[in-house]
Amino acid sequence: MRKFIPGLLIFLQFGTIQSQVGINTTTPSTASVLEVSSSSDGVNFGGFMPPRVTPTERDLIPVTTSDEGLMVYVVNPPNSQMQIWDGSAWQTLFPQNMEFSAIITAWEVEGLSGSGPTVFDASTVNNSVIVGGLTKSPIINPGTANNAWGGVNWHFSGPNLPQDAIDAESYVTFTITPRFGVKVSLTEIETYNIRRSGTGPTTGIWQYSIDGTNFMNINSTLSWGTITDGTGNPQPAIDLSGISDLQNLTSTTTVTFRIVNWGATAAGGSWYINNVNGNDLIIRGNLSQ
Ligand SMILES: [Ca+2]
Repeated sequence: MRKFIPGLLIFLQFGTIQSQVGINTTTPSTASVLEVSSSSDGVNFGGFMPPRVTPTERDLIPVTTSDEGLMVYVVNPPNSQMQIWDGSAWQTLFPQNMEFSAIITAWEVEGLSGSGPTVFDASTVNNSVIVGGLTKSPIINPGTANNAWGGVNWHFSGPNLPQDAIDAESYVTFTITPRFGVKVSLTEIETYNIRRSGTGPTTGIWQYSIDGTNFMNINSTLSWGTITDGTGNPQPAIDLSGISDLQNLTSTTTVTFRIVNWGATAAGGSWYINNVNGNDLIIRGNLSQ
């Protein structure tokens, strides 16, 4: 039995064993129960529109374990996603395995003694990346602070700052390399806290490199603050999402971050990434395949 409704261009075919429904086609595939054709006349074309919901509306769908396979398009710009219910959670189909604002890597300085090791491995590393630990340049000597990472012997001053401080290797570094098959877009360095002594470096700048040689400034120079006890100086978050070099990174690129410091007034002046509640240096980003 066949029904053809010209106005809706819906074609129904019911067989004794199986049935097919065609939309815009009178010959739906026998392998399908529903075939949606883009065009009925080869002139006018359209697409298939899945149910579109906001995240709030999606959560109002009364899904149970037996609803495995249910699909919706979640409208949530710029993070809209095609999602499927797997019986216990909504999983993203597109962008494929996208994860937004994930913690890419993080360091926890609580528990460090004597200003921490020269190379301080990250406390948290996302499975999508390889991270080279926070590293003090050779000129930086250990400090005495506990629950903090950094040291003493920072560059004093110069007529061509920060280049003089860079030439003197008055910096700390770390690296992030995406694993094969993953795209990483770095989005933010979360708020952090800098502790310095009265003769420690007053000023610094964040930089990045995607070739390990040529570094670009991230924002302008930062004043580390005047608080010299363990309370430290809160620093604002740094937005990385507008830096095109740091978006859609693949395994062929290692990003090197560098904090360059200067303005110390004594060799014993200290500078540390300071302990706060929770992780003390956090890099966030978006992940996809
Ligand atoms: Ca902490």
